[in-house]
Amino acid sequence: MSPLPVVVTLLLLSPAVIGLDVDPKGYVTFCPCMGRFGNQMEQFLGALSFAKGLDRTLILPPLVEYPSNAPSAVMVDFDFYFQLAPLQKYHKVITMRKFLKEIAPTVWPKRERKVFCWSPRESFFDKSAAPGCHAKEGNPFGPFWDHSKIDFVEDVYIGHNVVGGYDLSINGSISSWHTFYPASEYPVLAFSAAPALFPVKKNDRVLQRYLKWTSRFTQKAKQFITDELPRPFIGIHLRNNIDWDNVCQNLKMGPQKTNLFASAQCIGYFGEKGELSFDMCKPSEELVLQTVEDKVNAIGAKSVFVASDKDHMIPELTDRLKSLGVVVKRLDPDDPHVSLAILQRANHFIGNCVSTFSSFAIRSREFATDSSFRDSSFFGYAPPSRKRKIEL
Ligand code: GFB
Repeated sequence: MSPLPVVVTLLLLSPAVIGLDVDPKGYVTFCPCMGRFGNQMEQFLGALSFAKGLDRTLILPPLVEYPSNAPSAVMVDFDFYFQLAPLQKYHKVITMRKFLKEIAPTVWPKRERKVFCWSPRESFFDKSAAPGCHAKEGNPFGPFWDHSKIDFVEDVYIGHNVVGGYDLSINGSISSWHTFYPASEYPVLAFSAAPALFPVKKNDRVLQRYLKWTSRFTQKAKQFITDELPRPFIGIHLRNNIDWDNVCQNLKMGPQKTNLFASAQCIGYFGEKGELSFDMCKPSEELVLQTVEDKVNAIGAKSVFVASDKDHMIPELTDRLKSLGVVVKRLDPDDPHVSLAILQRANHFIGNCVSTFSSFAIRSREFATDSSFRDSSFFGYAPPSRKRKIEL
């Protein structure tokens, strides 16, 4: 076959010809490689804001799961969890799967796939390898890109080029990204880690309102509430698996102003709303029981829903609340995402200041369309205004 028909065929198959909208402003994608669901969602909101700031389409990465029975990370399509339409109200998004099938063959061919990282680093496994991004080294990095059959031909180090890094609110940041990485030359900015700060920036928390569960989660949550949780009900999150002991360990020495994971949601980003205490990170059994009992009395709750990664304290809570005629329920078998969808619909939610799993629930309530689900509090923490009232 002469080369001409090949060119003609390629042209005919190009996205513009087959009616797909290619974004001339370019694309952004990344590996949500840090932490589990809560951590990934904190950074997702920052990445969404970053893509919006650069006016590039965000390629929605699969989320990274760590099932206990799997030898390495497992990828789950973003749109398995969340609806696309609400996100599209905020900004241009496309799933990784759709992008690779329909846009990448012409816009991001295999020979042009570059990966972006902050600066070169040594390989963890091959000391003779030259410093680089090593974007596919280790778990979940390798499995994440392999899942989408993506390999990179070149590393790009952004560290010294762009003003303000991923924080586009810094003066001159957006223009420096456009100057150094124009879409004409770099149609896809594929980052080895999220182009976002951790935890989520204060101004990006509001983007939570565009994250709406797909019906597979919403329906299960609604059904469980109808069947098992007479209203008003309180939802609580008990983060008490053994990995959490290490997180809270340092707080045994005394309260601190320094933030830990999601604690800015309680003490503020600069400790302006208090100090972080051990009780806020790992509330004692008595603190949990007393806090829940007080809230049950305050709102006249008829039931309590418990989400936990380990000990749901069902016997203890049931015993404590039995004289009030309150039922205490959990999901069995457990499901973290359905749990979050239930917590989102509780009449009141009591969360853990430090946990990003809790912070997901807190944000989804704070920015809920239905204002009756906005009331939340935390174990071991009273906001300054309430504390003052109690002291007076
Ligand atoms: O979501 P996540 O980043 O929150 O990670 P933290 C905790 C994971 O534990 C969740 C499970 O994604 C769930 O898989 N989990 C936590 C739960 N709470 C519940 C629950 O109520 N029900 C169910 N079914 N599962 C941080 C990590 O966790 O913990 C950090 O993200 C680090 O990377 C640290 O590992 C120790 O912020 O709570």
